[in-house]
Amino acid sequence: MTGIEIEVDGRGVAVPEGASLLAAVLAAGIELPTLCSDDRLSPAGSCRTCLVRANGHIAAACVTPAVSGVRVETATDDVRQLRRDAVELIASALPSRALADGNPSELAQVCRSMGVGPEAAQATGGRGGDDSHPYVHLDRDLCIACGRCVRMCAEVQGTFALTLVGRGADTVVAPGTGGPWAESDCVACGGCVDTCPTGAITEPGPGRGLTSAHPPTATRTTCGYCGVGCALDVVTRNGEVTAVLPARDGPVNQGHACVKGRFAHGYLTSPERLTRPLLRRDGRLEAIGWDEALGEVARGLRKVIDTGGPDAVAAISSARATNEENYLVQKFMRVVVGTNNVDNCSRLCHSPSAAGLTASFGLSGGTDTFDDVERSDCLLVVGANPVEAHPVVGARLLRRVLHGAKLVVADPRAVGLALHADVHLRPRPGTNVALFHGLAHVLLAEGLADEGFLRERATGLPELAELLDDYPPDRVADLTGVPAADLVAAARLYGRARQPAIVYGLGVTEHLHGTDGVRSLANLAILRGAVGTDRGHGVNPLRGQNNVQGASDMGALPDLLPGYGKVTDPAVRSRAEAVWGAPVPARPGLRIPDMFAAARAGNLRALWVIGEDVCATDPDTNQVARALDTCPLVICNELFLSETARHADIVLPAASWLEKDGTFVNFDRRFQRVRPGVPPPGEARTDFEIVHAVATAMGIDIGCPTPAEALAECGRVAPVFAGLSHDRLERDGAIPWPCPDPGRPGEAKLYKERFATPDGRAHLAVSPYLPPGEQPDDDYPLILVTGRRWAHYNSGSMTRRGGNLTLDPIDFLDLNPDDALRYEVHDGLPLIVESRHGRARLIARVSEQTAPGQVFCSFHFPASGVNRLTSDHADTVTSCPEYKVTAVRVAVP
Ligand SMILES: Nc1nc2c(c(=O)[nH]1)N[C@H]1C(S)=C(S)[C@@H](COP(=O)(O)OP(=O)(O)OC[C@H]3O[C@@H](n4cnc5c(=O)[nH]c(N)nc54)[C@H](O)[C@@H]3O)O[C@H]1N2
Ligand SMILES: Nc1nc2c(c(=O)[nH]1)N[C@H]1C(S)=C(S)[C@@H](COP(=O)(O)OP(=O)(O)OC[C@H]3O[C@@H](n4cnc5c(=O)[nH]c(N)nc54)[C@H](O)[C@@H]3O)O[C@H]1N2
Ligand code: SF4
Ligand code: FES
Ligand SMILES: [Mo]
Repeated sequence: MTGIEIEVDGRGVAVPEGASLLAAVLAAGIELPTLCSDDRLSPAGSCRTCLVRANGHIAAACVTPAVSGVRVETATDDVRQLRRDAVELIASALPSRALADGNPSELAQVCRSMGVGPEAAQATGGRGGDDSHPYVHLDRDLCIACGRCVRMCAEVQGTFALTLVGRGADTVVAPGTGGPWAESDCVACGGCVDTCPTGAITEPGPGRGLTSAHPPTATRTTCGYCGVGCALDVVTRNGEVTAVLPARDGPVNQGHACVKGRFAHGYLTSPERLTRPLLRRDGRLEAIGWDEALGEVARGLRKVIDTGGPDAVAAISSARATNEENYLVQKFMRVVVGTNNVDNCSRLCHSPSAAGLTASFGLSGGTDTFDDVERSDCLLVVGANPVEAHPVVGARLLRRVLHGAKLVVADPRAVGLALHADVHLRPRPGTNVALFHGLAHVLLAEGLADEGFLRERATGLPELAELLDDYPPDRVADLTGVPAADLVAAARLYGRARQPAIVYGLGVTEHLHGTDGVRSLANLAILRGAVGTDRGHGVNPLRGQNNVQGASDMGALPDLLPGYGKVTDPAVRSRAEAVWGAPVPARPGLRIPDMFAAARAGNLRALWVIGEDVCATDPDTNQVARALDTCPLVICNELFLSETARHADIVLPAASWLEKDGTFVNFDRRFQRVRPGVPPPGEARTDFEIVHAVATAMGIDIGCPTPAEALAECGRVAPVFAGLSHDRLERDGAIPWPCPDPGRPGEAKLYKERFATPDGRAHLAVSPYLPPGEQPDDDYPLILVTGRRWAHYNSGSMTRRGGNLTLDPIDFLDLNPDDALRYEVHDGLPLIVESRHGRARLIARVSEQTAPGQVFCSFHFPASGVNRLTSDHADTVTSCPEYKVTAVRVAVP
């Protein structure tokens, strides 16, 4: 091992350059107490708990760098005594409950290990607390001002919400804004709760005092909210979740989490959880038993198949559900029903990424690992708001920027990361393709393209160069509203970086020309030779749902089988047929919007909606509801009586991510295990069990009795997953695909030798800029952009049922101050928002975050009706809705 050799208590040990004496002591297998230190944070060296003697001098091990040849003593009586004195001094300023027997805090444990008992705690307390926040309580009497919470908030989370106030022994943590915690900048990532060594900052309720430092017995699982894929430890008591702790060895989250994964589990015990199947009788949904429900579903499906043919049935599979469940759903549709009518919410989200990245590079996923992206010296973050939508990734990107990486943000809104950007490009919504061409124009014009790479590993340069002649910065400025100088500055940052990386989100995909957007964005990486090489870290979509990558990987798509083989390809079909022992239909099935159109036309006669609230989250929901009401049989697997479930004929109560077994694939293509922490409520069952039971009720054995066997079978259908298994994941943790071989690791960084396109080359795309589908006019003068807010998740069905609702109780429409003036709107005013398709009700919030002429809202409160506003315009290649551009007007009711 290269590094530094030192001696600890007579033992030789080698540590890497830059390591602290503390790290060296631990590497030597020797225990040393610490309090103000946390290996996720920079050292502070303030508590003196870790004193050692180094070459004869007393030093705090956590802040002292190891230098070659140093001799460290940790165990002599005098250094032990010095450490004890330091801890005794800290303890003396605390009330005795800080050290009470059984107190699980790090401080209490350190004191016990040194023989410092509760009697050492001599303060009376009385400094009070702050219990204004649903998830973070402060007890000032227990604060030792170690600053771990402040550093966690600044260094790991990047929110800078906390500070230390007061002097000397009175120093205590406080929100930087001065008022109550609930009104501070805190985004409840739980970092301060997790790092606090004394119990001064805790999660209220049964999880009080639990941290990842000494996690109690827990179930390791993967977060079921967003696609980051945080590893979490679920602590339970008597069959209920007491806390969900971030795993320190989580490959993506590394001991961090966000307000959703860490805290939003209150929905589990909501009295509104569905616990029994429901059947519509005389227009009303009534609770029935499972046998009856399954009989109704089986009879209903059989009747539609017999009278209308298999293609009169369709299913929407859930990107919230596991791989194994998605595999089973698509197998059910293909084998039991005999149709390819199966799709998932990737359609609404990153289907343009799947199509665009496949066309440009060959595979349907991001090109690089996030660990690589994080090493980049220039980040181009486009149409993504990771600070709110992928908080753990947002925090890691921000950390990288604070450590010196350049940052270009392209987003019409002043999103969190934009505040730290070197250049913030604010294109008018829907003008990305022009923007990316403008950047590409500058790369070529200024000689910043990688000619060798273009010659050897790419195609399409002459055609693209000709197109780019039409996109000089001045013209692009007219098309996009981005000043030419900013465009040039951004292109130079990306063009001159050593290893640039592109990260992007729905601001690229959810457009009339979303696939063109993805491909023109990919052009930039190809021009720079920054993909498939060590000269950059590619093009990486921040996939949304916990398992939207997996749902598509498993073939819950109308045109693709597991592993992305085309249903139209006879060789692909026959491989699946050999495994399934049944014919696979050759004709591609219906996409989600086409399912609704077919239902309205009377051609689709049975629709099974599994974990997607289409009446709240699909666009133009008035028309979706009409489709469900026209369709004779609508079956819905749900946790709650969602907007969609209200329109269903049969509702089947489903288990959620904390209640099931399987795997998810996160945004950088890693398979990770999902394990049940608690049983589902009442008679609710997992989607896996439900699909099985329906197949059995229809008289067909669908195979795959367990999730592990389902993934194993998938590997036989799809060679890219052949090396994966539950056993292997159990052993190795996260494994990325492609993973064709059980004896080899998965491929984290793609295309090192060749691209996966038929000719092995990256393909530059040559698509002219075309305007968005919706345009403002005199009647509808504002452009509405819709997207995410930090505390809620999609339809909000889970986050509105628990403490997150307290954090964000109101559905706002953000307007620029200019527009507020023009339309005589002020903060807090109830508004009616109207589009050409419908109307919604929201509360005005005036903010510079939104540009003049644009308004922004979320879609997390179905009751507001935001998706009644959005149109049926959709990406011309993949049918991904144009959620990001709707012409609207506002009125005061
Ligand atoms: N808190 C929270 N987190 C979530 C979710 C949630 O609901 N809540 N949902 C999850 C899901 S399913 C997904 S897919 C991801 C989505 O994560 P993101 O893609 O980050 O989400 P959005 O907020 O929808 O859109 C991103 C940004 O695109 C910008 N944008 C709009 N139009 C344009 C344009 O024309 N050009 C450019 N360059 N930018 C534009 C918007 O201003 C917005 O800031 O988040 C996941 N994480
Ligand atoms: N205006 C606008 N609309 C949008 C978007 C936008 O940016 N703007 N974004 C779109 C995007 S990217 C997406 S991904 C969609 C998301 O839209 P949806 O997929 O509809 O949203 P979710 O709230 O994530 O989950 C859907 C339902 O699944 C249930 N559920 C959760 N877990 C499970 C499970 O394990 N099994 C079953 N059976 N049910 C479960 C939940 O209770 C919820 O009702 O929204 C889209 N809608
Ligand atoms: S960042 Fe995403 S995966 Fe991680 S805890 Fe939050 S919602 Fe879960
Ligand atoms: S742990 Fe080293 S000084 Fe606090
Ligand atoms: Mo999504």
